Amino acid sequence: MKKKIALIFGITGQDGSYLAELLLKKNYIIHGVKRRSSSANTERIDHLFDSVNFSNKNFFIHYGDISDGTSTLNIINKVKPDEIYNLAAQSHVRVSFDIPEYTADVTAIGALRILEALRILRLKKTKYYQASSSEMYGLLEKKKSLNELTPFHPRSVYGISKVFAFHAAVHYREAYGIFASNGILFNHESPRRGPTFVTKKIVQGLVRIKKGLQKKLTLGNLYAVRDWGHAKDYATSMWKILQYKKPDNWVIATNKETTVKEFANRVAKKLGFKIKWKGKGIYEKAINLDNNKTIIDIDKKFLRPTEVDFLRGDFSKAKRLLKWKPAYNTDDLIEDMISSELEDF
Ligand code: NAP
Ligand code: F7E
Repeated sequence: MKKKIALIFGITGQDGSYLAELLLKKNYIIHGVKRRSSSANTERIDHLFDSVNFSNKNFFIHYGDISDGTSTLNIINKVKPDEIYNLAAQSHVRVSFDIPEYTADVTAIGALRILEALRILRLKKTKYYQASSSEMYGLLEKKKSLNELTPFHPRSVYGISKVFAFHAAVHYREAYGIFASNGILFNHESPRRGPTFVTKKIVQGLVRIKKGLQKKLTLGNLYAVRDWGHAKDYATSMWKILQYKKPDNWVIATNKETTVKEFANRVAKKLGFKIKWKGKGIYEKAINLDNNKTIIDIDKKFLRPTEVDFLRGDFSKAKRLLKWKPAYNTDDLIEDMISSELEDF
């Protein structure tokens, strides 16, 4: 049987690396798009070239950038993939307050460039996956599990850009018959998470404190609530979304909520720290009871002009129709992140 061809934009990122692993196991030929960088940016996928289990004859990397429409179209034309996964984005919410125009160009218009290439090239059989995000929900009227019908009220240019890309996928589906699906993924983490996202920052920081390499960890809003899953589970959902009989929008989540503070408490406990919180607002801090020193404090530079206070996702549609459910719970996720961090020492 002819092998399926997948083209992954964002292959060097957390999700791109797990998705590439999964699709290689499923016997796909993978083409990935990587940006030119002055330093190495293939750390998360280097093992796929060397592994004895995977042959690199099924894995190709192209230089490209979704801010460049011509090269994006050329790569798609050359590869003529069965499936395109658009995981490329300026994906950091806080950073989108600093570089809003750039974020919109990559995260919103970048998605449009890929869809336009599909339209222009008349690649009607190519399926398109858009990495949509729970950040699109933003401000909520009341705290509840969010589903595919919940309205969007984004709170950052990142969220706004994802809403644009979401609707672009729906529009190209309706206007041109392109198989374009949205995975509305809630926060997902892993040992490969970028170091400035809060889960990785907490795990890395507390492990470094344990090893005597860092004095304290400084965070922002401790009371934001997130629904944290494992990126490995979420990569499986992306594939399932494109195998479904028709294009659609899908919430992928765990339906469990945790505050940033609870996440930090659980990591600290697993590492054997005994901590006590005191103070309020930006003066709140955690004391390490073994030495009476501050182990976690707050700096307002990590607060956002507008915050998404609460996110919890109802993935019952994906469970029912895609037969997808998460294998990892938050504790399994924390275990995996801590053990991988400790391996680095
Ligand atoms: P990530 O680790 O930040 O990866 C983003 C990827 O996009 C990287 O490969 C990055 O390349 C690439 N990229 C950035 N700008 C690009 C450009 N102009 N042209 C081509 N590639 C570009 O993000 P992730 O956590 O894997 O997330 C994957 C996607 O899902 C993103 O679109 C993100 O916004 C979205 N999402 C993530 C979550 C989550 O919780 N992780 C939840 C919902 C949605 P470099 O390696 O060179 O930087
Ligand atoms: O923040 C709070 C922060 O940056 C989570 C991206 O993958 O998920 C991610 O976006 C929460 C926020 O992720 C710090 O204010 C406290 O409330 O880890 P984060 P995010 O903003 O939720 C969505 C679904 C995506 O689509 C995005 O691509 O934690 N927080 N203190 C902090 N956040 C950070 N980064 N650093 C802190 O020190």
